[in-house]
Amino acid sequence: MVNMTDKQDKVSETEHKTMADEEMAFLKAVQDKFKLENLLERYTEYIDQTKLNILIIGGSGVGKSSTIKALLKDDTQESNTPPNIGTSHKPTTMEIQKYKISKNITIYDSPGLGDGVKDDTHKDKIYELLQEKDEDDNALIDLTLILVDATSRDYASAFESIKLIGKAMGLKDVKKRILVAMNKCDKSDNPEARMDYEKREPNELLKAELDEKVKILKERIKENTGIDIDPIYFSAGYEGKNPYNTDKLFYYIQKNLPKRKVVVINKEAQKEVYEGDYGDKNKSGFWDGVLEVVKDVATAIAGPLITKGLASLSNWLSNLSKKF
Ligand SMILES: Nc1nc2c(ncn2[C@@H]2O[C@H](COP(=O)(O)OP(=O)(O)OP(=O)(O)O)[C@@H](O)[C@H]2O)c(=O)[nH]1
Ligand SMILES: [Mg+2]
Repeated sequence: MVNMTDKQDKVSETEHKTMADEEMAFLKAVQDKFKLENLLERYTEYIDQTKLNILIIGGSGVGKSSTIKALLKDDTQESNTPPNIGTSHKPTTMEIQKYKISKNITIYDSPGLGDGVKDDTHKDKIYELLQEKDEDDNALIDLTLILVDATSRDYASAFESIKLIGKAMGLKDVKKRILVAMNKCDKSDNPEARMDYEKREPNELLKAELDEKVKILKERIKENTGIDIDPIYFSAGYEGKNPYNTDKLFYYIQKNLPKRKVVVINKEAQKEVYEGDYGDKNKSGFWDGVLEVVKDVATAIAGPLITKGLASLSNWLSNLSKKF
């Protein structure tokens, strides 16, 4: 008997393959058209070298593992993956876990900041990680995703994280590198406020409640940290219930990333991120990224004049993105 999860996995695999196939077909066509020997090979090399590191911070049980799974497929066979959902007990040590999702993508999974005694060392560890540089002397951590629980009103831990990230990365960078998201948006104290899983959206009551919650959260972040952030709400899904708004979450994650990293993250994305209101944006984000990388690689092979010719490819790509 095929259960729902098996079916869903099959669909996502085919779709994923198709997008990757189109990408390869596109690259081959560009290679032939512009007589760029080795374009495909160099493109692949360039992408393989591109690293993406995301730090997820949130209290125990807020849904960090579920969120990783809802967004990204796991390519590796390593024993530390996939992250277990709902199985870990409260951590006695405040360790940052490291998950390799693919050869390019690493997720750092960290407990939230509290005010315990152990918290100072934990804070120091996060601070150090945020200050680490990659080979190009850019911050190693491309993005920090702070998760809060939609049913909680205690945001103190999120404020602490935001302040720490601001301190480590500089205020100028902070807006581009922090995302605050409320998980478990399906839950409410009001029994009438619920997800409509058939329509795949919250009902009117729940939507109004959530809009109000993120508005308050935004105001309180501003009051407590001085930083302007637009939090979003979503559900990573649970016990057979589909995720909701992970397309929007994915959009916000890739929005400020360099294009080559956008390509990398799309290669591991779950199919749900191409559905919903933000689905098309995510698809065209991917093809924009592909074009940008092609331009870079082609310029390296053939010199700057080539970019003029390549500019004509945008239409081709926007048609491609409509195909899916
Ligand atoms: N209702 C609901 N439950 C969720 C959602 N996302 C996750 N859960 C459930 O919340 C529980 C904890 O989820 P995890 O993903 O393990 O949370 P975590 O943050 O990784 O927890 P730790 O690793 O212990 O810190 C699990 O039982 C999940 O199924 C959601 O969107 N809605
Ligand atoms: Mg976990």
